Amino acid sequence: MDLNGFMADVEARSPGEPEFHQAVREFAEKVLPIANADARYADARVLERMVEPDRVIMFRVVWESDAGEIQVNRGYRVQFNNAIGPYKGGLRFDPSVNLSILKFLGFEQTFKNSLTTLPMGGAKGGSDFDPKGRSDEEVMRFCQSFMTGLYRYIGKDVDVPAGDIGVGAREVGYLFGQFKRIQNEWSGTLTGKGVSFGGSPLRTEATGYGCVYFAREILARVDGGLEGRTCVISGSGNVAQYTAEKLVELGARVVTLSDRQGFVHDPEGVTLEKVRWVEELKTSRHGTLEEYPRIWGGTFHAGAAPWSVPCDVAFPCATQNELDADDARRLLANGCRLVCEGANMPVTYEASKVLEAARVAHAPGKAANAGGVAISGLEMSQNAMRMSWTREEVDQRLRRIMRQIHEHCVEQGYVDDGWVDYVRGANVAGFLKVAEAMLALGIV
Ligand code: NDP
Ligand code: 2IT
Repeated sequence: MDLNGFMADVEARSPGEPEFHQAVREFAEKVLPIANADARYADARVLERMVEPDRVIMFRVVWESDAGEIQVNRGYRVQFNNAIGPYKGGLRFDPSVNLSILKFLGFEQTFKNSLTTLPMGGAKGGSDFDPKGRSDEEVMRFCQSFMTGLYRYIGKDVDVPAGDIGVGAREVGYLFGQFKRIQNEWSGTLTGKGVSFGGSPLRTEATGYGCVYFAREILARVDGGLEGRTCVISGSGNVAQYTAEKLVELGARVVTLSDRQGFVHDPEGVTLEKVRWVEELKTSRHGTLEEYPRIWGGTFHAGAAPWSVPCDVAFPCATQNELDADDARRLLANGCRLVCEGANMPVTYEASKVLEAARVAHAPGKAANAGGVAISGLEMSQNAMRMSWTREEVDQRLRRIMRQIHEHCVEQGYVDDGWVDYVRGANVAGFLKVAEAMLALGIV
């Protein structure tokens, strides 16, 4: 089976899904040599089965705005693969949400979850609902209606949703409240819950912290630590905030953050106090970073991304395809030595080829941002045991998991002493675990 033939089939079966095609191509390119070399995989058509979701659920979500107007949105859950554990993955509320985006996210989630070493399958869901500018009451009514459409398809041993873009602690609280009300059941069916009602310590911080731990492992292998490194971050939501916080704690210099309006350049460096302010701005006031320079100095660049700012390490932490080939060339020209993905598929296919050709370390999201879902997995364990671990215990487990993911990536992605292909490492390691489970489970 060759890549072009395989991709032609995938594209013909799922027309008009460019993000899904991109995610499958990036994966298949690295994995096909392994899948072709082992007759067990080829004969059982493991790769062809992996790119077909187990099922896709779509439903109407109707709710009433504060003004009394009836609103119609669409809800989705893509249950991609449950070979190694119950379906697991976040929910995204954003006007851009469509089937292509959720299929790419569910597909990648399957391999990310397998890399964590915890027993979780892959899924993703969400809605084209835009929480921006909506009151708390509107968000609550939307979440309740969304859950009324979703509840029959999920459960602690079936499918466990969590947050993603536009879905944070507030939304998970409303979703969990409605699930509990309808099912008359308190169970760990959602993760990312508040710590007061069964959430795990450190789940909020886990994706960002884990991403920084992963970057630290990479740098430790080649040329020292994070201390003193200049870091450029995109986004200013959950992942970006805690990536920035951990970097500052470890002595790195964070000089940018961004949102949909543009990016802020703070040459003096973001401090913990500034990160707290950004957190409050984004989670309580739902404001924009345009306010930042008035209070903290630096400059705001409307409508632009931060990749032209010179750095040692770039952390794209906003959304898919936010860093293109020109951006990658700019980063390289300015001496960037590592691109570490906090977001899912933030680097375009062409940009990832630019990084590969330059043999620059490129940590793909399915490895680098796996800390979030890993702590979701630990939240499921704690809920099942009816107990909770301390912040320190969870942090230790997070560090260990990120270190193990790094080891597996090096094992499968080692090229020579000068370069590890982390994209290959993560994809091949993820593939092998899911493929072995699928073979063992027979033709299903
Ligand atoms: P949030 O909603 O908390 O934050 C998203 C941030 O990205 C915001 O600053 C937002 O800007 C910005 N953003 C979103 N869309 C765009 C866009 N089209 N153009 C420019 N900026 C944009 O989401 P998260 O931080 O949770 O998620 C960020 C990324 O990390 C996503 O790719 C997600 O899939 C991934 N991820 C999240 C995990 C988690 O645990 N939350 C785990 C693993 C990966 P604004 O502030 O203006 O809205
Ligand atoms: O992309 C992701 O890994 C997430 N949004 C987190 C999923 C989860 O179940 O915690």
